[in-house]
Parts: sequence; C-alpha cells; structure tokens
Amino acid sequence: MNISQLQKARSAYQPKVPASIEGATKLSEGKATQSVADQDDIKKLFPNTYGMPIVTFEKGSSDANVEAFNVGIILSGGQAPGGHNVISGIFDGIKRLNKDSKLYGFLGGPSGLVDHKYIELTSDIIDEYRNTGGFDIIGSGRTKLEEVEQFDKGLEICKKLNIKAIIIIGGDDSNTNACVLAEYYLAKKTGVQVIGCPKTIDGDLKNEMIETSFGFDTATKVYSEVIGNIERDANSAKKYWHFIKLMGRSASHVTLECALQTQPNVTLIGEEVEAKNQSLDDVVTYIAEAVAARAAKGLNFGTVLVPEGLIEFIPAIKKLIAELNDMLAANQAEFDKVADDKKIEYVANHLSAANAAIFNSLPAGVSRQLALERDPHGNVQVSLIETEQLLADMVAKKLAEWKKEGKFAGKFATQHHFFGYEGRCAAPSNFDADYCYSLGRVAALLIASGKTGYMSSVRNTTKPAAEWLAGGIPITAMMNMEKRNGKMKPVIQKALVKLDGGPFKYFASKRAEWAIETAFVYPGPIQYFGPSEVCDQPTKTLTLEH
Ligand code: FBP
Repeated sequence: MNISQLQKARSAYQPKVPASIEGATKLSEGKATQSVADQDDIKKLFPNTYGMPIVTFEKGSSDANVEAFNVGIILSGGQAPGGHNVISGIFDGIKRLNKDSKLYGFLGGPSGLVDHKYIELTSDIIDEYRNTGGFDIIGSGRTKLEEVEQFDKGLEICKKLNIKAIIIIGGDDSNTNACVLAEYYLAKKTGVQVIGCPKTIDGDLKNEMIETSFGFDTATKVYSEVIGNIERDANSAKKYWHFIKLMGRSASHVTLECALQTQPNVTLIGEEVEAKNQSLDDVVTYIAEAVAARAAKGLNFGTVLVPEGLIEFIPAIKKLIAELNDMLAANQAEFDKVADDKKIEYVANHLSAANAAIFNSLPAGVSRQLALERDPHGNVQVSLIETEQLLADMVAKKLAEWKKEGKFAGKFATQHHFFGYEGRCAAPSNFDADYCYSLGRVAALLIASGKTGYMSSVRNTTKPAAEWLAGGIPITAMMNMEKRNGKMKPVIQKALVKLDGGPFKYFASKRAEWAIETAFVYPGPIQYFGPSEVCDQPTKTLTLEH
C-alpha cells in the first residue's frame, strides 16, 4: 500500500488504554440487570442471556493461564472511523492472552459468516491498518442476521475454524442481532460466544453504560471542519445561505454536535420538531424568519444545519411512515407483483385518506424513498432524500410571498451540501483511536472470561484514557419491544437527542443569538499530533452530558 507521511507517522501511534487493562486483570461482577423496558417480554425471549450482571475489569495481580482461542469478527453496517483499531485491539488482546490465538475476519459484513467467506488476520495485515479509517480490512455489509438457518450456517464455520467467539462490530440493529445470536448459541449449548461493539457515526447507540458509539467523535470533527470552512466562505462573500444536511439516520446527535462546534445561524433538531408537533411549513417559516431577521440587518448570508432524519420526525410524516410500514408488511406478496411504475399508485391507493393526501403532496423523489427504497432493516434511506434542497426551495418560495407582502426586502441565494460519507472513513481522531483500540482489548477479555451476549464497554471517557473504566454490559439490558415490519420485536433502544439533556439545553440557550449575529466558529481540521488540549478533546456532546 502507498502511504502518506502522515499515515506513516500515524501507524506508529500507540493508542492509549485504561490503566486497569494495561497488565493483568481481574473481573468483578455487579448486580443483575433488567431491560430498559418491557422486562417480561424481553426475559421470555432471552431466557439464557437476560438479567446478567454488568462486569468490570480491574487491575489483577497475575495473568491467568489462558488456552489459545480463535475469534471471528464481523464489521456491520455503515463505516465509522476507528473500526480498524477495534480490530487491532482485539488482535493484540487475544495475542497477549495467548500468542497462539487466531483472529478471522468475515468478509463483507454478516453475510461473510453465513457464506463462509473469511480471511485469517495476521500481524502483517493488522499492522497495515492500525490507526487508519475505513472498514476495508475485511469490508462491511448490511445483511440482517436473524434467521435460524443463518445462525446454523454460521455455527458450521465456527466449528470448522474452531472459533470460540464472534465479535459483531455494529450499530443498534446489528447488536440486536448479536444478542439474538448469543441467545441462540447459548440455548443450543454450542459453546460459541457472541460479543458486540458499539459502532455508528450517528451517535445513537448509547445509554447509561455505553457513553458513546465509536466514530461519532471523528465524523463530527470532520463535518465541523468543513462547516466552519463554509461559514468562513459565507462570511467572506456575504451572498449565500448554505443549507447543509448532515448524516444521522434516526437521531440528530451529529447535527447538534456540529452546531455546538460551529455555531451556525439555524439548526434543526428532529427530536424538537417532533416534540413541538411541527409541520414542514412550521419548519420552513422558522428558517425564513431567521433569514428575514438577518436581512433586516443587511446580512444576506448564513448557514442552516439539517439532520438527515428530519423528515421522519415531522409528526404527520412519521404517522404516514408507520401506516406505510404496516400496509406494506400486510400486503407484501401482492405488492411485490405490482409493476415498478405502478408501485407508487398502489401505495397511495392503499393508505388512509389523510395519509394518502400527505403522500401525494410530497415531491416524487421523497415519496419514492419513503415507500420503496428501504434498507434491509426496513429503515427509510434518509441519506438519499434531498431535504436540504427541499427546504431551501420552500424557504425561497415563502420569502418570495413575504416580499410581495412587503415583509422581506433582502436577497436570498442558496447553496446546498450533504456531509455524510465524507466523514465515515476519516482517519480516527486520537479519541476514537484510543477508544476503539480499548473496546477491542476489552472484547478480547470478555471472551477469555467466557462471557456472551455482552457489549464491550469503556466508560468515564471525558477523563484521560488511563482513568477510563473497562467492562461489559449485557445487551438485553439495553432492549425494549418495538414495531418492525408490522410485528413487535425486541430491539436495542435507540438514543435520541434528549431535549432536557445538557447538550440540547446549552444549544437552546445560545441559538437566538447565533441566529441573528454572525457567531461562527471555525474549528479547523483534526489534529493528530500536538498539545493534548488540541488533540485529545472529546466531543462537546460528551462533555456536556457528563
Ligand atoms: P449505521 O447505523 O450502520 O452505523 O450507519 C449509519 C449511516 O451512516 C447513516 O448515518 C446513514 O443514513 C446510513 O448509514 C447510510 O447508509 P448507506 O451506507 O447504506 O448508504
């Protein structure tokens, strides 16, 4: 591989780990856990993995004698900076416990396990990928792992390769699948353990014990750098309003974090739009008012941040999506036979009158995305909906009406952008490099301790890495029941932006000022080498939450 000087220097970076796991460790078990909600249902569905205790690794006196063991890893879902460091952490972790242990990587996501596509990850391969972005070491995929036949196919390859445990590195859906797999393998007494690792740039796989998902730190720093550059451009040319959509399929954490870092004029938070029961027109009016207020001061430029999941938070559209999900699930066989060019019409004809009216009023691209082009988990692929363009056009229309009424005398020219894929494979920040490597090392310890159905956890992350706490959280403790494809299913509860939480409250206390003034902050690029206060800062979200 040809590499840059920075990559060369970066590959020599030794990630920091919690002091408690630097040498020998001992495991301490806490109290039994319960799921976050729907305890009876979850307990019934996970009789073998429900109620397990939270475990913590503390400094031990001597290394236990661990027999060599083999581990298989899967990267699942969207890329997130730091995935390669989770893998190098697992590799170093299992080799420290016994140098004859082996690591296998299943190729192209969960389908690699089912289709028996794998490679052995040796030190030569691992060394090439240390502290790099991307998931290209083994590739990722979005195949759902939820059928018994898939689990059995997976078991075959585990037996063949003498794999003691599988580690699934993924978001909430993938870790839900990890938990189901752990339960199945335990119930069948297969001896194969399953461990999860919290990954997603979206930042929505977190709870009291999982402080953040990896990749969020780096991705939001990359987006904030470019948003800052755009703000500076806007403030230099003073002629454009920039509409910037940011990734984050379901939750608005990425948008909120970027707003805290760059102080744009308008930031939409999907969770607030839902809580206030706002319509698309309310949202458009809110932006137009900010544009008009700045225009009155002669400031015909600005920035608007839009979370990609916004559309799903607008209550009327949320209701429409819920009915669509149920209707499509109930009529799947018939719907599959409908010709492609008749599908939209079919959908409109099978919705209630109120939802059909909303469906028909949406731009064609949006209705198509909502109804037809879901990902394998049934999620609307919001990254493909051009909400930033839609809002810019609607605001322009509103301002034109206000102009006629004498309520707006400014200029309104727009540019639009979408930042998502740009940040998912960035070289991990020091935080993500350290956090991911530590998650990998902890996952290896969980396996050696015989644990299954656990997620690797590293806490106390606003403190220096040496003070981080290492352990494992039973995945069942994060679960509740939710409707998926028309049926109630056990799933990890998604963490949405809390409107009474520190990050949102701070933002809400500042946004009126940011809307009118030009209070932009230009954070600049991620720094990998230099003073700790420049290189090692966690996100503002994490700091304000703790
Ligand atoms: P994960 O939940 O798998 O981490 O992926 C998150 C994400 O990056 C979202 O922000 C985005 O909506 C989606 O993936 C895009 O999916 P795809 O990579 O399939 O285009």
